[in-house]
Amino acid sequence: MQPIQLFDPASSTYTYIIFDETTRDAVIIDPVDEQVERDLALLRQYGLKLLWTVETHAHADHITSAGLLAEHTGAQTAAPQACGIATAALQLTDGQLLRFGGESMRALNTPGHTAGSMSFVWRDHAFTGDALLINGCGRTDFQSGSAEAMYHSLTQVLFKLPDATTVWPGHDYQGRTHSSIAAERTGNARVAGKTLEEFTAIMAGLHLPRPKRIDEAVPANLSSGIRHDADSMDAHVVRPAPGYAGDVSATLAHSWWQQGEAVLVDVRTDAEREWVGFVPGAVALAWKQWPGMAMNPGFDDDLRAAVPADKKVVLLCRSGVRSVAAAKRATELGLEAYNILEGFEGDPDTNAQRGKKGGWRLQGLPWRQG
Ligand SMILES: N[C@@H](CCC(=O)N[C@@H](CS)C(=O)NCC(=O)O)C(=O)O
Ligand SMILES: [Fe+2]
Repeated sequence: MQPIQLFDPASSTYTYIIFDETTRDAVIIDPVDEQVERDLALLRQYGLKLLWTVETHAHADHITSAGLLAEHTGAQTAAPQACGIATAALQLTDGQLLRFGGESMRALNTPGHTAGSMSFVWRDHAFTGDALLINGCGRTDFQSGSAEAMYHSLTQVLFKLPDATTVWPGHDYQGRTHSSIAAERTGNARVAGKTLEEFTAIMAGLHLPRPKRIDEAVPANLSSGIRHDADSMDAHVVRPAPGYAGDVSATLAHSWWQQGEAVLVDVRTDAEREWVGFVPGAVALAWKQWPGMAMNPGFDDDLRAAVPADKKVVLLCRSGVRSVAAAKRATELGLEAYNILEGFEGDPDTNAQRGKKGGWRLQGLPWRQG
């Protein structure tokens, strides 16, 4: 049985539907919001019961219909854990099986296009998202992308799948529909026969234009594409503050960081991170100043080294006090510095009273136990 392949011409995105032929339980991969009516009609036409909507990553070029499909069909949303899509009911990890009827689909970590990107293997089909494309691969120049990680995902993960596996990419910009692992392993122009150095040079030389909808798409995709109401709109606004560029919600800070616009600096102590939890990928740079103490030794130099001149810095502490002090210092050093409101842990009492969830961890953004 073949997957159903659907195409969104505006973003050249492929969406896939696979299902158990007996039970009619179905999975949809990378659905696009503009196509939700088409997809609902197709599910009805085939008599399918949608169990799961699955994302390969938090897309930068279109908005997912995962949230809408979940509302309309009762499907559950699933997304790679490391993508920080807090609204996804199932946070997928490497090797995890997603079951539908008697079928199952396996999640594989294939970072590179984004740090959280995954591919999915069902029978002898691989849905490679924006990791492996036909005669190409996803770009690695924004949203926590990494050419090194991409090279590893292509050569050590995807090219290790059986040769006959059919490759179903997340996009194709030239009308091609599918390929095979053998064809890509031996013929892919960006990676076949290339060393890591050659590959990273190719990726660094692409100079692709920024996706037109990135500013709108990434924040929306971090909440399964459900458009923000007036209240949650708040969460995406910068509140100006004296002495530094402003206060931002954890969600906005996270989306800037994902898009490669900001460096995330965690100013908590090593001990706090050990006890409470790490944010993977954040720069750890403790803010140790208190009244009467000499200027934090090493902080200025370490901060300058961590933040390129063309990027913002977003500062995280436990509750949002030290990060304000650090944001003021960063501003004195000439950086565009923002404090992350309510820090890593937020304030559960205040948040409960306001009926809101604030703080990095309370908003379900990525972190792990020390
Ligand atoms: N031009 C498109 C963006 C195209 C783009 O950047 N696509 C990404 C996938 S989200 C990519 O990895 N492209 C790889 C390539 O073009 O080689 C837009 O404005 O939305
Ligand atoms: Fe993408």
